[in-house]
Amino acid sequence: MIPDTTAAAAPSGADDRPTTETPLVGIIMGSKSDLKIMSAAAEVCRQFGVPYEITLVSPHRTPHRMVEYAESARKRGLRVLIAGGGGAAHLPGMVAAFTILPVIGVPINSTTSIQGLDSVLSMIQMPAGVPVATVGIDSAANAAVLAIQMLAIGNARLADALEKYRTALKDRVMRTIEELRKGGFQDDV
Ligand code: RP5
Repeated sequence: MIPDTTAAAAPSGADDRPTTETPLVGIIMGSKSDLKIMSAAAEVCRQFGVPYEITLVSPHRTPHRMVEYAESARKRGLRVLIAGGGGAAHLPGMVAAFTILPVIGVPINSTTSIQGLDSVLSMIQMPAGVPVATVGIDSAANAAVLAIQMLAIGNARLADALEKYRTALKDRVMRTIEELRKGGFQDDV
């Protein structure tokens, strides 16, 4: 039975207490020191009302737990995994080796990392047939958005929420442009 540190997300707008909803997104990381970055993925899931679980799974310190997590993930109802690691960041690739669920890798610029570059290089060049979708360094929020985009393929509510999210992003840029114009900023568009 995985994971003892798991908390499923409350639906959007509710409090943070665990819910009985089956988590769809599994957010895992190699160390507690990664949590300050990876918590952004949980926050995005919460905002979209997507049930998730979040826990520590170290490929080096708890290798058997990693195998158990990856092998049981699909059976437990998870649909996509987000795996973060820093330095010798083997977690996303190794988890991908043990599951057919899509795995999104988050390279972390941890204290042991060479500015996140070793983390990226540890996960991007996966062998053919065992992909990891790697996002930018420390980009846990984007990993969650990508996970939700995957879930939205078969979920009209999430697709609608993503459309609104994109519109909000656009509106924010347009408001900024308007503010800059008022301040004398020239643009020829
Ligand atoms: C990796 O080593 C973890 O993902 C973390 O980014 C890094 C450092 O871990 P700690 O030494 O802080 O536990 O396995």
